[in-house]
Amino acid sequence: MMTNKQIISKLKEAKNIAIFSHRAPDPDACGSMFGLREFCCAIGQNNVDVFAMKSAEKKYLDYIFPLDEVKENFVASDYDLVVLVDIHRTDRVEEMFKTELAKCENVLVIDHHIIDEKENFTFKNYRDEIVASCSQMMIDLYKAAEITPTADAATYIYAGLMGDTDRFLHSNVDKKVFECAIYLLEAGAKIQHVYNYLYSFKTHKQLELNKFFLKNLRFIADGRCGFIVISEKDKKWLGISEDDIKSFSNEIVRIKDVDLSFLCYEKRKGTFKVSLRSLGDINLVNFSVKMGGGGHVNASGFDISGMTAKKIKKSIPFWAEEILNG
Ligand SMILES: [Mn+2]
Repeated sequence: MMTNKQIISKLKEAKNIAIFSHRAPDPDACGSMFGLREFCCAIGQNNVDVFAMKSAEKKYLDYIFPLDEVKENFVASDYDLVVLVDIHRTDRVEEMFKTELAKCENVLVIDHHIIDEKENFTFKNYRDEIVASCSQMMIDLYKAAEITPTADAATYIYAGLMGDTDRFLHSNVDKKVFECAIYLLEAGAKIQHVYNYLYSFKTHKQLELNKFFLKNLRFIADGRCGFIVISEKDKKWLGISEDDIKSFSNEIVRIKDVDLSFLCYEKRKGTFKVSLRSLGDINLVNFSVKMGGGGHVNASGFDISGMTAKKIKKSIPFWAEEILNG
């Protein structure tokens, strides 16, 4: 594993840096990508690009991160260093980047997911730490370089920190998280701005979704597992986006006595995103990896195709059993 100092030297040596994270980037993915980009600029790098898929409509994340600056056309030969953040497997990047990424030899990985398959791990340059967010690992770079983040950088990193701890609600919150929050606050992070866009602005559509959500939530396994399935059709008549749905990701396991949840929605005809949450020592990693996805012990997900809402509803009790007995 590389030290922060070694990572900084590597970033300094590079001529052109390309930064990637997982597909459908969440606040922590964005906070890590843009936090790192700002750090690279702070150490004198001018040619640093963030790669992600642009979305047609403006989403809440666009108000926090400069997502209009991301690039989509990645050519491996244009970059001598690729950095993967909040991810350590290239199969979780956006489909459109995979072919070119496979050609890159100089890849650096910075992730807060435990790299537990190190035998098959092909990248020799990496840093993995069990911390609440990948974004906060950017603070360690700033500290090692003795540079204070700009207010913008601090805001990006703060948003990542809030995303992966769900504003200090998750069990991954520890002393370090609060120390990071103080550090970012002192660097000028626009905390209220982050909260406004991450949590406070409920649209009318979201309220409609709220009604739908409460009406369609189901419980199995003696009430231990809650789930909801949202079809393409539901999405259409409710007029909601995936972001609207994702705002419910953490809600089901907050219900008393529920310690496992499935939030499933149809991304496109026949393909569902299954987002899982659990509490305590109910480990979701093995199941999600087996299903072709990944994530953390208590939060993970995968995509599954060739499905209908009906089929998903039928599968969930079996999935729940496998996870709860695993
Ligand atoms: Mn993360």
